[in-house]
Amino acid sequence: MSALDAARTLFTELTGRDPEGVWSAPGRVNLIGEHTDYNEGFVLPFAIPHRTFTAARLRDDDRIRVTSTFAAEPVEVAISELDRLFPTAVGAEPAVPEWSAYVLGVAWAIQLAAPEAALRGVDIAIASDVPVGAGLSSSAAIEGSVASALNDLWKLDLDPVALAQVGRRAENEAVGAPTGIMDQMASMLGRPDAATFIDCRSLATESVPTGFTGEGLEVLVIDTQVSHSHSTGGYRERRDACERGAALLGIPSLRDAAESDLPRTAELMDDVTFRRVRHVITENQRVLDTVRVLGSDGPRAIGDLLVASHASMRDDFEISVPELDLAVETALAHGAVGARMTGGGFGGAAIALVERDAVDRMADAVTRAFADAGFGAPHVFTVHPSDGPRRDA
Ligand code: GAF
Repeated sequence: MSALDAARTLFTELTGRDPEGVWSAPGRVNLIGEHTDYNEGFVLPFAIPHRTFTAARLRDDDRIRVTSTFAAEPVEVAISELDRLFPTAVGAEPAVPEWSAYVLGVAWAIQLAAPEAALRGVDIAIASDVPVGAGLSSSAAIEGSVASALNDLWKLDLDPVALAQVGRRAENEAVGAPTGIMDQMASMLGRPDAATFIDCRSLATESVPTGFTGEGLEVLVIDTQVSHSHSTGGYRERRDACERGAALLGIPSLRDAAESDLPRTAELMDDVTFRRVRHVITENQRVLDTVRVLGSDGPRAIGDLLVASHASMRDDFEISVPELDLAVETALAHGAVGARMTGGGFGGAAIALVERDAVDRMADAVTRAFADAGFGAPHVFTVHPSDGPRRDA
């Protein structure tokens, strides 16, 4: 059954009625620009065909009832209770089961963004075909589809950037994950055959044609199946190191530093902090270079930038894992144009830009390399830049 049908069926099981509509939003792959978003820098992600579907209908009271294919039990709260449940204190467990915090967090954040609106209760059922824990932003896809549904049902008329901000607020303050805004923006602003260049300081965006299809290239996703979470540990530490580095440099955020500042940077801080900072400074430059090179020379010319980005994440930011390194090395050894890990790291997926007729060979080679290394089998599939949110029914 498709995820769209699964959401509809689940809705009918929950309520005994048909939904008023079904809305969906995509996951994302980041082409380049990792851990730059919360440093107010640059990113270049694109939305993927995998989507999360929200079937919903207004109720006659003020209760929000949520169910999903990945939950044992529906969760129900009154709209008037949302302010008591959120925000979640830093490091604390969410006041509701974690999966439902993404949904109820969006309901909470969207009513803060539209305080004048008189809101009615709503029933919601969610199903998704975005792989969870793979670094493909399954959480932003939930947030985007729920935000789109509530925006329509509650007649709020918020624009895509405002809805992305709602999603990020839910993720930060309801779920408690200290993430930036890239994933929500990537999901809300997806366009076929284009990546979205985002200035994470101004939130200005530009649609950048990738040219992959015309050039006979495919993006292979190698999901290592090593799962990760951004609510804990390494992600927070990297963020703290970036803030420390910016403070030592005397600038508001690492966005305000350039490669010419690196010699001075090395003198101001310990080696680990310096390498974290160097990753962000050089990665921002690589994003700008990728946008320029895509426009001037096309996608076959961006391979070295992707490879340099991976090396920087592996050696300076230290967020790769052996499975991701092996995926990248194997793809490159078998002729990929470029490859890098994508997303927050500590597990998740790598991407490889490959010739269309080499996709099967490459997937086999990676699967064999994982088996030879004693790693669990990866999940390998292709994606192409796709649409943002939409109403499906
Ligand atoms: C995760 C976060 F959610 C993003 O905000 C971003 O920081 C990314 O990791 C790393 O680039 O996906």
